[in-house]
Amino acid sequence: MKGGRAKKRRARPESPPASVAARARRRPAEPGSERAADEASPRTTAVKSRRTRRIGITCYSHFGGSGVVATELGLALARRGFEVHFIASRLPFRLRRFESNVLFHEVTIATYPVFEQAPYNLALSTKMVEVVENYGLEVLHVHYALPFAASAYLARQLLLPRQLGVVTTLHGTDITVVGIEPSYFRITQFSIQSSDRVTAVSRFLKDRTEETFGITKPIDVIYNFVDPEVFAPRRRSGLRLAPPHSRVLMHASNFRAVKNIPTVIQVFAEVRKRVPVKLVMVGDGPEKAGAEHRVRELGAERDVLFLGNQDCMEEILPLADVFLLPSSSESFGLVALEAMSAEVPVVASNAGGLPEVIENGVTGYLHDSGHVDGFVASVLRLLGDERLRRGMGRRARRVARERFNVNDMVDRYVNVYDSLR
Ligand code: GMT
Repeated sequence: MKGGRAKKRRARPESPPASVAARARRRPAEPGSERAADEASPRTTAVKSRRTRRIGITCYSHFGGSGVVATELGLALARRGFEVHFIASRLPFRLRRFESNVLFHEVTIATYPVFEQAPYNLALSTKMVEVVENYGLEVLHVHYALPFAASAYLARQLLLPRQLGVVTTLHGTDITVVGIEPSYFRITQFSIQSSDRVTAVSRFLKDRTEETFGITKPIDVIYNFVDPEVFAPRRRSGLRLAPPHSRVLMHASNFRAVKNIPTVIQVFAEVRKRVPVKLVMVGDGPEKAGAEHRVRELGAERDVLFLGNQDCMEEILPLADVFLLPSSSESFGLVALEAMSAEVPVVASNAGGLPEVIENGVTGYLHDSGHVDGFVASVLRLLGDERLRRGMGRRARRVARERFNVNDMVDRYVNVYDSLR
């Protein structure tokens, strides 16, 4: 590390010349420096991964897939010996296990009457700089482009000539919904293009980012992942959401417009006419009140359970017979993968990245997001044929375990970090 403040700090050993993006390599290493020694020695992944590595992760802490991915990635890295620093507005909700090498740094925002809105992204940049300097971080990995990639860019500029790698993972609506707003388009484009490495959670999202923002930097697709030991088929027979004769249709989301909540209710209403079924709705968001209202209009209150936000999805998802996700846009659909891992077949829309996760007719069924009859037919088919449902569930779990395994995806993220050295 070259920053003056970093040199003065002696309390903890500094890591080897860090986080070095291509731009850093252009500067020759000082003879006798750690970096020169590092560059002279043969580089193998094994050697690199044995070193203590220090990484900062920024994500949204409230309920949502990007925060889940960021947190599970951080925990997995910590188990591999990384020192992981979460830098966020509050403790990420999935950070519920203690690992001694996981630290949390809360971004505090000073308010002042002059501010119309307190500038969180600036407070975040400042906190990033502070943590990088105090702990010798090599890489900042931000999840969700807006505003985190811009905050990381600013932090990196503030830290110059110290070198810091910035990795941005694109998750979905940062590209498809909010990043394309005229108020944010240019800063989103600039901060993606300025990141050292960019990853996207599906091929769909990579293509959409390139098309929409004209990004020329290579974007690696690293799929979201699941731990099949955690999301496993039903274990506790005592836990039920419906009486034995009734089936459970489940939906979980942040209840935003893209989740197509009215279709969930409509599909349930049609299915209910033919088989005894309970609808279990997990999560909260702007569309929830409307959904509750519609359920009351249908007189179906006794058959619908709105659980609100829940922390332990691994206990709830296995209780479903079918999981329903008719989103109008979905870059990946992490919750669908978690359901699959729990051996629950998914009926979903063929939007966005969902066809990369769910194979139509093999691990679930896919329909156009507005095709209510299609969703109804597929749900009825699964609920009416236990052999089909169980077979599909087993295949779904196998795909989750084999194609979306946490260990493989964490390997791929580690390769991204290694490429910055
Ligand atoms: O935009 C959202 O819906 C929130 C966002 C999040 O932070 O949870 O979800 C996106 O990221 C998830 C994790 O990568 C994906 O599984 C979701 O598909 C994606 N949501 C959308 O594309 C709508």
